[in-house]
Amino acid sequence: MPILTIETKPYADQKPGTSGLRKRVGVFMQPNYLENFVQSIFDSLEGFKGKTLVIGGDGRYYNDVAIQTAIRIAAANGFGQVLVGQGGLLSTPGASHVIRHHKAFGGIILSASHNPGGPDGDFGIKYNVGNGGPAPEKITDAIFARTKVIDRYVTVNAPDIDLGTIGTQHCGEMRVEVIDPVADYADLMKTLFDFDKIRAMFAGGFRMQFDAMHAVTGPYAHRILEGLLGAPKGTVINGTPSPDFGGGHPDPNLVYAKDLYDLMMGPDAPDFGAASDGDGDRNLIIGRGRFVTPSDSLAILAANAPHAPGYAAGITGIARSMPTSAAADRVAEKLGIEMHETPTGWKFFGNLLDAGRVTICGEESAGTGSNHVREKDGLWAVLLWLNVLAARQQSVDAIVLDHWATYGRNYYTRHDYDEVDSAAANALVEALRGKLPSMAGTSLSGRDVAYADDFTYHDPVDGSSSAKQGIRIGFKDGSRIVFRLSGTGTVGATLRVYVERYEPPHGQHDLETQLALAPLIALADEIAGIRTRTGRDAPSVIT
Ligand code: VG1
Ligand code: CO
Repeated sequence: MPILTIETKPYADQKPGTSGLRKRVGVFMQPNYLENFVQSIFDSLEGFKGKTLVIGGDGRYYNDVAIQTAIRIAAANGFGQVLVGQGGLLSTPGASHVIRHHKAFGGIILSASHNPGGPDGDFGIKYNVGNGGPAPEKITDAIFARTKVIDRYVTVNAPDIDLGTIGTQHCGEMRVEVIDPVADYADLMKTLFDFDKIRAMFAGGFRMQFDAMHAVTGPYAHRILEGLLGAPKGTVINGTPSPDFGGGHPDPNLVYAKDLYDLMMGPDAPDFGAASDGDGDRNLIIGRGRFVTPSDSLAILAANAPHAPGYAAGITGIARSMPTSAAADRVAEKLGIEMHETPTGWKFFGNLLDAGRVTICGEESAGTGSNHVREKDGLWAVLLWLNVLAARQQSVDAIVLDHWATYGRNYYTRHDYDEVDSAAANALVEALRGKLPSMAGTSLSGRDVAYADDFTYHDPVDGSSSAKQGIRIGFKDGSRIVFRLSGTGTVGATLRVYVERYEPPHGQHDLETQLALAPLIALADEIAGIRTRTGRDAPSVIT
């Protein structure tokens, strides 16, 4: 089949953010917008002729069109085979596992994760490398450089692949294998967790609600929770992926998963509530009457991982993103294992995981995962919690309280100011940067400043550095304020303010979080001038 070379013109705005390129659907639908980016990915890679590429997405609007386009461009560029999830679906952790399991060259994931979908929503695309993880900055920088000068892409004139039918088809010379999106992933989960013990817990009357938020984890949760683990039908709600996520916002936090939260705080709450995001890499964990902050969940899972067979030998180290609370650090300290602080975004964990230096990683944004794949993994976190609950035979609440009594509590919150004017947000950050040198060694609202800097990460494995990863002001009493701008938003700028305070094991652990942090929240506004600079009285989202 002849390869068609199509002339094109560069777009100036194809810089990948925290997790790939994310834009409004309308931006992606511009002529050659997607084609340019896919070709720029391939132009930045070497040695893939005849090799396997994995393609899948979270089922959002435009997923189907984008997949067909990517398959044709992959065929024209000389890939030997594409593995694509049935219906075009693969969760992000599922795709990571398929890449690793089938020793693929890499993969393309079509998702804008927790951002809303539909014709007026967001779309996204990112490239993952052969270890199954998001491409490191070296590659995303090369892709961006290429998008700025691209003048042609190649494709083939072949009919659409039937994504509904599992089995082998062809696109030009290239083989296309439509695979069951869940099977490989479910097999992997069986090797990590004590399915018999969890099944026995469900058989004994344990009740759970899993909200798949009309997103990609629906088929995974149905098969694994209600199928393999025998949870009663109805345990999984909103379990059919829809292109606009049922009109909702597939972000599993206390704002967008409020129904689940209300259920879990109500009189007839089940034992365990959980939710996942658009592409299945985030998790929300709520016990009866007890919400578990993602930073605490990371620490608790790290401390309890050996209850699961896959981690019975113990963990080698923990990594967390910089804005994530220091709760996990205390677990690492007690275990005498390595602890790493990385910039926001899962791509920074890949080297540490590959080098065997850490087993468990996490982010405050409801992302937790381990060395089983190279992405954060929502359902994995849920299954590890279930395994811990089945092994300890205690409630979520009891486990959380016990954790705080042992390690102390890191009160933690994140305040997001969405769709702020970009110029105002940048000016706020610049002004803060200017103030940093004069802050160290001073006292702010009675708290002694231990350090004030703009975080630079030095990767201990490959020696690379990443600067300007967030402004942190740490105090001698263990409390901390962090400011950074989001790298996943599609409109204006999102300012994130992260606040935490440490309360030792015998301290007071039952304060309401916002109340416990009120003085630091006020101080953050004072330092950064959030209200005056953004014109906002209150955050858009508090998590
Ligand atoms: C956000 C989170 C970050 C996460 C990223 C991708 O990035 O803060 O922790 O890794 O989303 O998650 P930002 O730059 O907007 O703060 V997902 O679930 O979109 O793949
Ligand atoms: Co996600």
